[in-house]
Amino acid sequence: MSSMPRETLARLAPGTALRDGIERILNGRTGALIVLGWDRTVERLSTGGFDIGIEFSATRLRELAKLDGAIVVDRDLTRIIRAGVHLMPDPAIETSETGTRHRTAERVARQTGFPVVSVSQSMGIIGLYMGATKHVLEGSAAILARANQALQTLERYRNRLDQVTTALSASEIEAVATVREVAVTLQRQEMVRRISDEIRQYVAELGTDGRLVDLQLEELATGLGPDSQMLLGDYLGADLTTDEVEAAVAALRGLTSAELIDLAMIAQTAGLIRAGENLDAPVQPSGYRLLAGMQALPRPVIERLIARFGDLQTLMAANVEDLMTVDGVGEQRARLVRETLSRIAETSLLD
Ligand code: 3AT
Ligand code: 3AT
Ligand code: MN
Repeated sequence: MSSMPRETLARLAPGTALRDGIERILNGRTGALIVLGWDRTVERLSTGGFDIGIEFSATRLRELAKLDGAIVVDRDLTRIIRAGVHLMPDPAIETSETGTRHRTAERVARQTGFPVVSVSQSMGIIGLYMGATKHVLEGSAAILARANQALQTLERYRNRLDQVTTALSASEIEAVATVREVAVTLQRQEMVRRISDEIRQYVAELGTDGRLVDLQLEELATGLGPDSQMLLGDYLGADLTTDEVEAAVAALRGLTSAELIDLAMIAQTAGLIRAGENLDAPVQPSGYRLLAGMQALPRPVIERLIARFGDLQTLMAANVEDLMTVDGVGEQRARLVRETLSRIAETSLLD
């Protein structure tokens, strides 16, 4: 999948005037080269053509595409600035394309930093160039097919994540959690994050055709609970903003999909163990994740609770009076903490 920025995909998505204009050009079989931005650099590369300076519309774009040369619009797509422009980007800039139109599009994108669209007359393909990234725009039917498959995958991943998260909570409560269980949970969280990200990319590209996918994505993301940062905070230290936690989150995101299958690799990357150490080693959480699951507790209060009790087992041993000695914890919050932890303990005993 391309790493085209979502905002850029959204600007060309179905439902936008730009996409409408491009579809008209495609149907008219004229082809086009459109630069989505105008500045000194674009001006320097431009020769010939006409100053247009009119409000952007799909039909105007289509008419102007009949001229030989490129069309330049402003960066927020409100005006068509010039048309029939001959672009002369630096010929030393590498391009993997063939055909003068597409080679020019790629070079101008690299040289100016603006997105450039090429509509091929001979192949009927819409290409989007941005920096060094190229993306071929497809019809909504093809994208929807992939998006729906990704949604099914997300649903399976989500169920599995819920299972391992519940199992981890039970082990934490019973003080029998292992590095392996934490690593599995991190793995499943990352898998859900990646597939959700992929679906968000489809939603951006689908524009008005992607509403249903977006709704399904939102539904599958509700009640996801504390994320990897919280989980790492639990085992690396309660302060979520430490460099250690941030670096571990970033490192997990950087793993390849092959590495993400390897639990030892995940545990090492997260800083839970060193190379060669045992995955079945016992670990003690500070209780951050379980406390963060209680909506009524603000983060500073959670941090003070952890600072006061140190780890989950000590926290669980505390009674309502003990809990109330923490700043920001009144009787109501103290009871909430006690009852929630007891409920998790009971459910885990029933399993
Ligand atoms: P016609 O009168 O339409 O033949 P034109 O000056 O309008 O010529 P176009 O821009 O339509 O020319 O380009 C026609 C083809 O000429 C497109 C491309 O295959 C070739 N061409 C144009 N400029 C170059 C170039 N700098 N290098 C290689 N091929 C070029
Ligand atoms: P198609 O896939 O045939 O549309 P191509 O890469 O084969 O594209 P051509 O050489 O046939 O491109 O040129 C087609 C048109 O593309 C001609 C002109 O309107 C536009 N074009 C090509 N190079 C430039 C350029 N440097 N600046 C502005 N317009 C250009
Ligand atoms: Mn051609």
